Amino acid sequence: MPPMDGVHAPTDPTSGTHCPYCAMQCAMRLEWRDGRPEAVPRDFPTSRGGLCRKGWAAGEMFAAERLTTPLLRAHRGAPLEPASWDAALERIVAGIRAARMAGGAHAVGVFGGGALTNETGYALGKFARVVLSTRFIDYNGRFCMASAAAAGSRAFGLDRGLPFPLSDIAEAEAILIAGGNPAETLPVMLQYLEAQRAHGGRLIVADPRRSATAAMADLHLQLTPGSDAALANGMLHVAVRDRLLDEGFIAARTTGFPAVRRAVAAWWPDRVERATGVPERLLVRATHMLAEAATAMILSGRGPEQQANGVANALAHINLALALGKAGRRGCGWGTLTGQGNGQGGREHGQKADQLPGYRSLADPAHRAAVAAVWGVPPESLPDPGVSAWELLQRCGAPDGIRALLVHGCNLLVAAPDLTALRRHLAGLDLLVVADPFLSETAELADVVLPVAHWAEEAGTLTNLEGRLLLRERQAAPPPGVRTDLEILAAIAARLGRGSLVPATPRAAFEELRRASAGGPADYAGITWERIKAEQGVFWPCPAPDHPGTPRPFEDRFATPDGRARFHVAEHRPPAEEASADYPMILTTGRVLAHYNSGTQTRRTASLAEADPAPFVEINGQAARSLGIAEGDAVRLATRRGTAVLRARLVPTLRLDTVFVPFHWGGRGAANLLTNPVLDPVSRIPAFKACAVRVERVTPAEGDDTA
Ligand SMILES: Nc1nc2c(c(=O)[nH]1)N[C@H]1C(S)=C(S)[C@@H](COP(=O)(O)OP(=O)(O)OC[C@H]3O[C@@H](n4cnc5c(=O)[nH]c(N)nc54)[C@H](O)[C@@H]3O)O[C@H]1N2
Ligand SMILES: Nc1nc2c(c(=O)[nH]1)N[C@H]1C(S)=C(S)[C@@H](COP(=O)(O)OP(=O)(O)OC[C@H]3O[C@@H](n4cnc5c(=O)[nH]c(N)nc54)[C@H](O)[C@@H]3O)O[C@H]1N2
Ligand code: SF4
Ligand SMILES: [Mo]
Repeated sequence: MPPMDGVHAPTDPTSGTHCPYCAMQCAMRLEWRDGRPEAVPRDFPTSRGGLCRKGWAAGEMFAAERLTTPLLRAHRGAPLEPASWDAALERIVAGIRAARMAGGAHAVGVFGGGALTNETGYALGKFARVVLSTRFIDYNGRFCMASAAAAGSRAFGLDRGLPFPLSDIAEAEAILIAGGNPAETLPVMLQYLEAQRAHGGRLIVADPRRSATAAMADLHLQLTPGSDAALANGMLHVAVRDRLLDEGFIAARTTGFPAVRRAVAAWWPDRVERATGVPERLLVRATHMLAEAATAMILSGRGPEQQANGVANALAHINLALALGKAGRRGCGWGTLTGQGNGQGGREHGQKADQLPGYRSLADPAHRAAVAAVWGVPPESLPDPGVSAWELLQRCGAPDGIRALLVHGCNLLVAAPDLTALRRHLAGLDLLVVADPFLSETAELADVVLPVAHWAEEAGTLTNLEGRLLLRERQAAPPPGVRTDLEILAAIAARLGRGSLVPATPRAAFEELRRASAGGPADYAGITWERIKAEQGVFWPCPAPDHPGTPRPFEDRFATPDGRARFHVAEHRPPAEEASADYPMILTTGRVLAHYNSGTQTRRTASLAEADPAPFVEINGQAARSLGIAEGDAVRLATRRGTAVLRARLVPTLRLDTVFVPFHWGGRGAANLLTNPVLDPVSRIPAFKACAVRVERVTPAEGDDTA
């Protein structure tokens, strides 16, 4: 890497930041050696000095090709060309005005992301509601945490991803990880699983693949994609049959068990085996392992959640945890492994279609009044709830739909489902604006591209997977020509005559967020940047400056009105698409260690790009041979949405009927050319984790055009 040009001079040498990537938010600072930034781990209670490969490589991001000037397209079909900020902002404001003239306030849409800090996410939600007055804002968390969030809110009255610090994991005698692969996705968390194992703890993993995490487990339940509710209902059936329930806990701390007990009566083990492929013997062992442990946890990943039945899948696991009395006390609980750096904070303060800051609801008159008072606007001026991410994208370019869309923090053209349909929707817009540090696939399609400061160039707070707020301090000045998201929102608001409504600095945004969240379920009122720094993070809810924060919100009572957790009947539904003659296998998608999400950042990081340079599909070796596919062959995957061409990797770790594609690339090898945009009825999450697929070798005569 060449020396940097000096604009990235280090600032305060005592200041610290956290990794740009996942929800572990490992603590680091940047040290400049020979003019080049290097990530150096710092002590912190969550990461305890750990970094994974991506974290170590974070400094390399400075050498990646950045956007340093706004880009404008003179007209559709014309190339993107450098432009002044003035011209770019003028074009945006003219586009917003034109859209509003044509279709009213709701003709403008906003799309956010869980990589944004609390301050930026909060400001984006406020910007949509009071500057643009549009209903239509949603964010990429809808592709991510929405099912777990809905299930947690329903069952416990509060969506706090993990209702305990990570260090509690070491105290659990047994853990079931349902469709999560932390060995690759939260690698620094492994130290807690290792400590748990060192204390004699047991680990069960439910995953269609023998993932790196499943390979560590005592028991691997290799279920068919989309069958999690059947598996969890089957485990509860066995628990009832074998008298493993915690009747005292059920009576004292829950409601609604009788209906669930009746519903799981029909999930006898051989029916579970047919629905999931998991043999009765393993089902029974897993249930006894969890039930007979004095303490146990169920940790949920995106496997069960990114499904057309995602909420029911999560609720089925929650039912199991509750019925076994493994919740609401030390060393126990159901929790979801939040993914994005600010995946937790990003879902609390108003980027979500139906949400106001502090995890308040836009549909609740008292909540509207509380937030409107802080914002100094009449409650009736706040728009009604909008629609979920995919539904918002479907409205783009539709008659009476959205005409102008502003995107901050999502690479839609890689991350959203059914990319062919998405491209059509976006093409129907009059104005697409993308603010990003890099020229992502989505930015390439935009009418206006705005260069944004990246994670080390802007201060702000994030809320990690434990519900702990942490502070990133600025490590470097942004390159000349680059602005922060907040500065951009403030500049657009000013040109629309509403400049006073957007806090211009992260400090100001946080102070306002504290007040706007006060009294809400995710109450940040007592948290300051100074406290976060002094106390190495503060857990919400924290309603007052002298409140210690809440690492374990459910220890005494759950957050429901009566303090009891709620059981919900969780019906198994097979995936919306099942294998058929034309599409005989099941495709599931996910992640690899070296790349992060849409790959915008990691594909531009030399050492990470080298580790996994191109998209691929994992196929069981035996299944591949029967299809005439050898290691490294180009294969075509076809679903009802489209086709993708990728390299085959033959593995012994997959079920015969399932293939796995990581989604980190765009172009011809993009997993999301294939995925099914069918939505869960409650969370509106797309079914990224299961659809029917045909797998064929690309013959030499057809030419090899893998990405
Ligand atoms: N290296 C890396 N780390 C990341 C990310 C990244 O992109 N790269 N992204 C971050 C983000 S945003 C997120 S949300 C998290 C996601 O973290 P994880 O949930 O751990 O990641 P995934 O790979 O999406 O899915 C986990 C597992 O679900 C399995 N699975 C697929 N279908 C099913 C099913 O039907 N049932 C069950 N039980 N399992 C199934 C897959 O085989 C996979 O091993 O990771 C975060 N950390
Ligand atoms: N098939 C399939 N698809 C999936 C998934 C899957 O498992 N399978 N997982 C889904 C999940 S869980 C997620 S979270 C999404 C993630 O996918 P995306 O939403 O695309 O998330 P990222 O790639 O993390 O970041 C998006 C963009 O934000 C930019 N960015 C980073 N920081 C900032 C910032 O501070 N400001 C601005 N303006 N931009 C910034 C990055 O450069 C990048 O271009 O993908 C979803 N899509
Ligand atoms: S575990 Fe996550 S936060 Fe920690 S270094 Fe790796 S990617 Fe970064
Ligand atoms: Mo995610």
